[in-house]
Amino acid sequence: MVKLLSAGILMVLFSASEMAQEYEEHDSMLMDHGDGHLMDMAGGMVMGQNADTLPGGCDSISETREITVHAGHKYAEKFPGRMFAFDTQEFNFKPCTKLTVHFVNEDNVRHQWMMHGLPKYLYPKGMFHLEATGPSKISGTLILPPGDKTYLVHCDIAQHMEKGMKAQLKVGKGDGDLPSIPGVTAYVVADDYKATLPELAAKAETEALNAPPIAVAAAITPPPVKSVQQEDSVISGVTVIGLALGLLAAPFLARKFKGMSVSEVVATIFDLLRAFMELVVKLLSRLINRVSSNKNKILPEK
Ligand SMILES: [Cu+2]
Repeated sequence: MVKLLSAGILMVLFSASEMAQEYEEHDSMLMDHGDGHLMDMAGGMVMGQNADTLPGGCDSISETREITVHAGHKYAEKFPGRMFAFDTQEFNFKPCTKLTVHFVNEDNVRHQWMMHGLPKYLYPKGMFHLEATGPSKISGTLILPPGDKTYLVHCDIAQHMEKGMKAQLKVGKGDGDLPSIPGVTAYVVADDYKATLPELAAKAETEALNAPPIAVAAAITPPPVKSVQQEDSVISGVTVIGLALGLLAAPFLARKFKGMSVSEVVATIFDLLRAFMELVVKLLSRLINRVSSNKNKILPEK
């Protein structure tokens, strides 16, 4: 019985590890749509496939190379602030290389390995493009042009490049570096991770301890101080109006309250307040009536 159980556990473990490594292979299911465009119904696509036409300026294929590029969230972990990445950020090939790219998408979303700037007479829209809905693998072949040039390789799914899925491919010596290649070139918009929250809090605390007592409150809680000031100004405005009303009403109230007990005074004040509220409500309802009756006049008659 124990043997049977352990055999069962082993089988489960084995199949689980098999499942973990399983990628859908698109290569055998692709349909050729012509012009180097291949695709299948499972989300795999190749565009700009060219395994045999030499680009102008290439007398022959200089080298035949094969690379495997992995794409996924986990490759972005070493780049702070990025979400997606290829496992390689820079590629180098001789001019006129026949290059086969095996693209392995390890995420459960769609990713691309899209190369730009190729000669348009040979590659539609100047692109060579592998696309896979993962986790899956897709392969494509192209022949690189002659000359020293740096080509952009990226994933064109919205925000995937901005979030790190960007690389450069240099043919020959290339012609410079592209910006914002994770780990290779500086970001155009750099994230600042130097000032982390705990450090800021510690800094504020030290400043508070070293500062004189009044400055401490300001250093620790600048936003509340600001809002208190705002409230102050509002209150002072209301207070001024209240004071003015009070001053105007004082002689009248003084006469009215003469000879009353405290409870009578309170009752009178409530009466006055109620009368005032009723007046306000009456005025408001009259105003609303007038507005709505005007509206009725404006509306066309049925
Ligand atoms: Cu992507």
